[in-house]
Amino acid sequence: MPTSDEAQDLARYYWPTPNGYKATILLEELGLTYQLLPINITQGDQHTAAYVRQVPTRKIPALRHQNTEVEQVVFESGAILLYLAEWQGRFLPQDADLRWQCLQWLFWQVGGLGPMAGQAHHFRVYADVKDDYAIERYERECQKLYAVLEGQLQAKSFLAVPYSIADIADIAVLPWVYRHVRHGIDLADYPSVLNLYTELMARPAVATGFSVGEDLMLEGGFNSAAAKKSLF
Ligand SMILES: N[C@@H](CCC(=O)N[C@@H](CS)C(=O)NCC(=O)O)C(=O)O
Repeated sequence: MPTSDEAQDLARYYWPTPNGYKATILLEELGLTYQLLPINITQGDQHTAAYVRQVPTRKIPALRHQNTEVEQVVFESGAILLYLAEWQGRFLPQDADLRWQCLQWLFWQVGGLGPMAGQAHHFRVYADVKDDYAIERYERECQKLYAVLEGQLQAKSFLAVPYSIADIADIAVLPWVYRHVRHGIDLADYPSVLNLYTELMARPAVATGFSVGEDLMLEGGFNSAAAKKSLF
């Protein structure tokens, strides 16, 4: 793991999506300089041989870190958050108990909230054929996941550590809650989630994180025939 005073040649393979936003928000919170390398997933950039050599999963986001000796490529949004947090020694508690609190919520996001909300988006918004069973199934899964989130936040008002010291679990959850309308969630039904969401959205680094590369989406949404061929 490089130390923070080593060369900071950081590049992001990026497209403005919920999984993409996570690392951008953390990079902005950390105040790190990085290069943005757009991977237009609506046009198939994720399938080019050059990209697949570095990122065999054919997904964004990925991070490339050229430090003085090695070039590290990290894919999977959760792994990227962990890499950056460990490298910089911030946003991941040192205390063992808090660290595990944070990691379990991080894994809950990458294994639960993200995939389920993603499927809800697919069947609600992008699928050419409206499948009521699939729509209801993923809407209900999202409702259950938001109820879990609400329960945790009602009990503690934060996921792992008090929000004023936001951690990578908060940063992982936020971009998905940002898309709550798309997965059929009304935040008025989850007041504690709404509170955390409002607090997080007020952070300047979060606002910058969401705005980085926002013009890229103008190049293509997920609803064109070409995008669907590349993505689905
Ligand atoms: N588990 C992965 C999921 C990444 C993912 O699904 N990325 C989407 C955009 S949000 C993607 O690259 N899709 C392109 C494709 O499926 O071809 C992570 O958390 O990084």
